[in-house]
Amino acid sequence: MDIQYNEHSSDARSDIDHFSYQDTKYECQRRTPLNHHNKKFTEAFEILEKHASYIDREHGESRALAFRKASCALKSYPREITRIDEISKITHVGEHSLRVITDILENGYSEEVQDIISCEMFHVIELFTGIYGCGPSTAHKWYSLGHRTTQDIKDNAEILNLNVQQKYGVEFYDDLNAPVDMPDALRIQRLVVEQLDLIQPSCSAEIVGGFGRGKQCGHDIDILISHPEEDKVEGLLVKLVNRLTTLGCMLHTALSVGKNVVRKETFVKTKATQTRSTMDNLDRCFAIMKVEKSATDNDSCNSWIARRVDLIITPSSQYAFSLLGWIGSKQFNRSLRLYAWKEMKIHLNSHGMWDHKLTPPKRILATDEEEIFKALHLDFVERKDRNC
Ligand code: DCT
Ligand code: MG
Repeated sequence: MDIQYNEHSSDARSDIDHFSYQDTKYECQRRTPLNHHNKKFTEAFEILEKHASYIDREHGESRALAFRKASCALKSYPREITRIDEISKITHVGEHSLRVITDILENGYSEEVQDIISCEMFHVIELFTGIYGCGPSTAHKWYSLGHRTTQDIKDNAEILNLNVQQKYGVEFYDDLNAPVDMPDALRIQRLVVEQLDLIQPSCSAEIVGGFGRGKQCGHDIDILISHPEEDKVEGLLVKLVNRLTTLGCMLHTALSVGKNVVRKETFVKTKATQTRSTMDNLDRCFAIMKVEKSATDNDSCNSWIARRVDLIITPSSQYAFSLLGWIGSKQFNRSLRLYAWKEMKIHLNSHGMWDHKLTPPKRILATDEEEIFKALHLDFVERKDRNC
């Protein structure tokens, strides 16, 4: 099977020519635009990264990270790489990644990537991990039981003991795997704002995640909700979700509320590098919502489409930090938090930041993203340049 790499995108924004590559230790110290010059390499790395995390259960995480870091470096590179000696300037491209780039430069494709693409197991694990609520280990389990299609999973739902998320994931597989576009995101935002106005006037509801970084489509819609008065967000999420449920907009909701207790100067020290799932205690609802289709979209009998929506609530004092965290990207956050801890002894997460050079650690306040970068002695990176 031949790999079809996207041709070098001609719509790459001209602004990416206006900066030169900085071989920084952390991704948060350089610009990573959405449109860049090295898609033929980064697309190959994305497949290798997925393969490492899906298939190599033992060293997968570190191998996946190595490919992601190489990919991020190439996304930041201001020109198309045409000669292998250019790579010598880039520290994050390791030996394995270098071999892949060499293959692509010499042959136009990477044999290793082609092998992955023609591997049945890779495709099935990718298919299954596309089911909402199914991670790589469940996907492997289903694969080892002989299942190959989403229909197999649907037909064996009882025997496989699917959880609620997985049941919805299978039922709405096509809808939830169709890219969400900006008009959809705006429609959901409008609905949320309308309902918030009825419950608690003056709330803000900002689209974050990939759309916030300038992506025109994504796998879900992330909306960060707040209110200028700190205590007005208490209990807000439950009221909002109840209203949306009464209106018939919610197909499935998974709520996590009441864990956000960051009110004091100090904060219990946790590892600065941990993932969002263990450190973000913002009230949130991971939902599957019914979104009205646009008038032109008449390719199926349903008037609505199922969409993944994350609703997150943050008090105004934590807003800048929650915004930074939920804008992402995941790798940008990872690098920023690692930088803050390793270089500044500052613990940063979606709730705030704490200076651990002092005993007890002192909370550093910020009212916008610029102030956070400033406190970390970093040049401000615009949202559109956080696409690592
Ligand atoms: N995030 C994070 N760590 C994770 C997952 C997410 O820091 N493990 C942050 C960064 C982005 C934001 O939360 C929203 O997450 P997703 O919706 O998963 O990512 P996205 O960038 O919005 O991608 P997509 O456009 O596909 O939704
Ligand atoms: Mg998203």
